[in-house]
Amino acid sequence: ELAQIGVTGLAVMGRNLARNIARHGYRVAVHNRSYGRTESLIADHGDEGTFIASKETADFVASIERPRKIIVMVKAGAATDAVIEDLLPHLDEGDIIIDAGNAHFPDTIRREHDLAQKGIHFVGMGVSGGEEGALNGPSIMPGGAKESYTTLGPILEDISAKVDGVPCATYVGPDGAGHFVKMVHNGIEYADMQLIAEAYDLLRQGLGLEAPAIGDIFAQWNSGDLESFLIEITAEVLGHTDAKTGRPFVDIVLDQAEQKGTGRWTVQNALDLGVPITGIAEATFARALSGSVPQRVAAQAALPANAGQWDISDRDAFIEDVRRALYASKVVAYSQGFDQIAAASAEHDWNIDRGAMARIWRGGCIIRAKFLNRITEAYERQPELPLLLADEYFAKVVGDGLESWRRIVALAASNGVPVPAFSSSLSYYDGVRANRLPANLIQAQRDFFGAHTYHRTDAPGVYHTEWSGDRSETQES
Ligand code: NBP
Repeated sequence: ELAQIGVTGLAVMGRNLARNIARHGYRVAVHNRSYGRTESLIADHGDEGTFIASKETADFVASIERPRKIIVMVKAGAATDAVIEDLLPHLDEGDIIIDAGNAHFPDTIRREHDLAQKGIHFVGMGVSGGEEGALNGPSIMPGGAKESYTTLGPILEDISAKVDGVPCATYVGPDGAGHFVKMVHNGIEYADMQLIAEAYDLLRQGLGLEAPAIGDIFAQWNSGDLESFLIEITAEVLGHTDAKTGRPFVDIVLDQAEQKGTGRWTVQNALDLGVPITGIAEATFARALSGSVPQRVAAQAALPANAGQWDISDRDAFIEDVRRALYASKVVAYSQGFDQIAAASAEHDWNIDRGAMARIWRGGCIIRAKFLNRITEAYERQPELPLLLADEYFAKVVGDGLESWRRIVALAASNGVPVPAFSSSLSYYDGVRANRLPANLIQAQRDFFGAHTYHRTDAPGVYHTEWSGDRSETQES
């Protein structure tokens, strides 16, 4: 009997995805460039379901029923193009190639357009949840031609994570939409992690608490509005003791954060679109700052703090302030990420349903969180919601936490604790809600040095002032 679906690329992610599919009762064809990985999958897990292993690409393709569905799970970039080239001569019109790697979405747009010319459907599919998710149920964000989802969708929904019985997989939109949404997911993940790290730092410096005590606070927070995978693992990590030294594990970890690039892609794209995603950008830059060793060494030697001393009389009130500041900043980061999705969706005609994205992020992925239900509800109330932050629910919870948020950012500033994500989120909040911003002055300056023109508040039209002449105003045609 032919396989119902194939997986090529059997490193940790592909292997686990193939096992997940087989465990759900599907016949899975498996293939890898070097046959060793295929053999070891069959040797270690061949009894978990029906695997059809092939050494050669031609045999692999021939072992799958038509229209063929072939998941490619290899290193993103040149490897993906190499695998597509390798598959192509063996494929027929209507076959579907699914790229489940972490491709950059412009590559996905290019591949989809090239393959569409050849009658092959190309599905760029974001998969989140790491090794664990791939095996036990990831969050799945497939893009590409909608018709490919008719045959592919049921399998993806089967193998995805479920929350309240609802699959964490849905069709996202044409060509690069799936990989785009996965990219923004990762950007939001950067912001979430940075915000948690800032909260940890405030509790550490403000209250002088040791890591395990802070872990207990996070564990408590995990039973409220903040309930999420990242808060849960933070509590666990903070409670962990280093076996070598007997000290809290986080205390012996070097404070230089690394990155693989999805945060950078998200920020680069936001700059192209002109969408302020300050939370994600600050989180990405905070990682860069932590790794700027020569600058940090120079600064530590030269720069005074001139900061106040922490003196917190009401410990519980401070903890609650930090919690509320964290939640409010988190809402801002998500609101900004969803703005970016909306802008890209409009730019590329993707027609992405933002509420559905929040729904499929509730399980399986790294940013899975209870509060994503609230986001889905907000977009159900108003599908074209212009600003998530301004939704009635979020406006209320953020408003309720506003005093706490302002206190925390002010305290951090006066005591010399860096909170780039907390403070930039608060500035964004105040900026976006401001009745009048100082952008009037920017426009006047631009007109002064570059004759860039301006609009008036009291009349329509485009104006320029003769700054180097008699300062008379002319209306441009
Ligand atoms: P890797 O990213 O380490 O890639 C290894 C696989 O790529 C192997 O199967 C390897 O074959 C194959 N490969 C390479 Br490298 N060059 C190739 C080529 N020119 N032709 C054919 N095959 C080639 O694997 P991974 O860590 O399992 O990740 C797979 C994908 O999933 C990546 O795109 C990654 O970014 C993504 N990922 C996602 C998550 C997540 O949470 N969603 C986590 C980790 C990874 P070989 O065995 O013959 O060398």
